[in-house]
Amino acid sequence: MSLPEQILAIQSAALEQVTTVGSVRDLEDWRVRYLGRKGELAGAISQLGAVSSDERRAAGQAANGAKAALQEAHSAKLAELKVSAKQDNALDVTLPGIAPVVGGLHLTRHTLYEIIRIFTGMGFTVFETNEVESDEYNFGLLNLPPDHPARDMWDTMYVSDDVVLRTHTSPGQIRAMRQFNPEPLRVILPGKCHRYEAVDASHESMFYQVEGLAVGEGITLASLKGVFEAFAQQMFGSDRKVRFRGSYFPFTEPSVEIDITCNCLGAGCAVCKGTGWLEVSGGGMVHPTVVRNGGYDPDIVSGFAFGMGVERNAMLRHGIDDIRHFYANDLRFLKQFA
Ligand code: FA5
Repeated sequence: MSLPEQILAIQSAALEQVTTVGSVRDLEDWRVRYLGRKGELAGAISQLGAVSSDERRAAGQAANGAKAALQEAHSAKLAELKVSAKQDNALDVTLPGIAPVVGGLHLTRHTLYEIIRIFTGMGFTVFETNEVESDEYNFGLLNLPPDHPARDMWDTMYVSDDVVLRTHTSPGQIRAMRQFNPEPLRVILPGKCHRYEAVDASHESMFYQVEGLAVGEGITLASLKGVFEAFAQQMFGSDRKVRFRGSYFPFTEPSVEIDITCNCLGAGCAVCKGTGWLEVSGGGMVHPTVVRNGGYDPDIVSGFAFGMGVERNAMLRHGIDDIRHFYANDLRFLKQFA
């Protein structure tokens, strides 16, 4: 094939190929391939010196023609691509907008804030303590020395021989008392707890508690009842009543389970299993040994304490029947409360 024929072949291949180009990026590749300094047309032109003068003249004319044709094709294609890109991005103000995804509070956090709001309204302050605790604070100082049989009430995850993931927020009682003594105190201790427990509809291995603690002169079980009644009425409804049932915790004496009247107001329903009452918390009068471990004199001051589950409160409030929904990260569940 003579050089002019080669140039015409390059030209027609290029013009055929440019019709298939669909993006500015591909067009640039096309330009480099045919019109670039090391492109096919430049390669053909570099052979001009090696051919006879007649062929060189014809080849020169062909090269000029090819270059002009390719440049024109390039400009036309570029303009065409710009027009279609503009159409793709065209703003249609009549289309409905896309709502941004807005995050929300997790149900546990929401419930926790509500509990905190109610207790701070009654003069309690928030006191946060360690999630990873020493065995001594989680048990020993709470009147549960090593080998005490009641340690079995808490299935414990040990980090080492004497360090645990706290099984309840009660160790915060000692930390708060040691910080505040000899002043009277009224605190709530919210926090994450861990138990090595079989997970079921009402038990998670990680859950939140809120501990309450008041220490001072003249504090009685009736103070706990009054505080709890005020809490229940704000949290669940103004017609709620509170009752205590005798119970056992090594760090309180006497110890109670605290029930409030159910949503059915005593008529009996599936949530309260027909009893009319819902259990919301453990509690009692702080054991004199624990008061002493906190740095107070139990002959002068007394205290009440309680500890309740945050998820359980949320379940009672919203009629949720399974605690496993809380941390399954199913947005269809969580979004109902966000
Ligand atoms: C305690 O943990 C005591 N520290 C409470 C206490 C504090 C008593 C101060 C006296 C004075 P208990 O193990 O019952 O008690 O747990 C208290 C609450 O935490 C329960 O009523 C429940 O609401 C919640 N809870 C306990 N275990 C779980 C669990 N596995 N999953 C979800 N919530 C739980």
